[in-house]
Amino acid sequence: MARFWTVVNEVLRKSDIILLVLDARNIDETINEEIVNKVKQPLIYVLNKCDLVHKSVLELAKRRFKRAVFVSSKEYHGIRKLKEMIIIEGKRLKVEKPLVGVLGYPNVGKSSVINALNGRGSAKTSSSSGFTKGKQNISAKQFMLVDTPGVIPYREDESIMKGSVDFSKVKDPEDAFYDLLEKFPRLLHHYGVKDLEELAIKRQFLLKKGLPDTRSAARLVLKDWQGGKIKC
Ligand SMILES: Nc1nc2c(ncn2[C@@H]2O[C@H](COP(=O)(O)OP(=O)(O)OP(=O)(O)O)[C@@H](O)[C@H]2O)c(=O)[nH]1
Ligand SMILES: [Mg+2]
Repeated sequence: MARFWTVVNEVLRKSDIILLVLDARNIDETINEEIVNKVKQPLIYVLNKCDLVHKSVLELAKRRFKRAVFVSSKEYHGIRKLKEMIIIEGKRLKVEKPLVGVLGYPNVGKSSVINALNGRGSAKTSSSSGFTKGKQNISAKQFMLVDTPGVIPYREDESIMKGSVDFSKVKDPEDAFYDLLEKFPRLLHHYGVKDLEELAIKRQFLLKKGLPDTRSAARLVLKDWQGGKIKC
């Protein structure tokens, strides 16, 4: 776990500007106060995956953050605005090509935001949480971006919502599913089913005696959640 902080501390030391990427579906769970408290340079909140939330969520969040931008790195929404904000901060700092550190929990879309910003697929992305393992510098025209592994605070339990565990490794997928369902009651609307049993049958996840394999159904939901496929 400490290796995350080694990277973060280095990025915090060297960057001119910090982007803190949040999952717009899940702002409270993906805002890392430990990072917020450590940032001394201009901080831009990037509320990514905004294609997956209703406009009213965005309106509420707008009032909460001073310097924030809503982005969908999938649909390129808000990317131009984010670029402009970075360039303005760079000018304010009088730095010609500012170094922009991109931080946030695993799976919030840090690498995807970087790709959208520089227009190339330079940063590898994945639906698997914890995918980026090391720091990587990526050049955009007017600034330099630093991709980082997702940061999980100390004492963080396995949490799908915080991306601190990958869907393929979660020990009890059904438990994790019900945690997610509690926060997002419309989770199964995506599949047009009412419960995990129905989903298992629909997808032909069956155990030996033809019983629905709800464990696999739960894992599918977690995978789709982390892969940015489920709206809320
Ligand atoms: N719908 C939607 N999905 C997105 C968006 N941005 C990223 N994703 C998906 O979210 C998943 C994680 O994206 P990454 O860019 O790899 O996230 P990351 O923060 O770099 O993850 P780690 O490297 O594991 O910390 C991928 O399956 C992406 O396709 C977005 O704006 N909208
Ligand atoms: Mg990444």
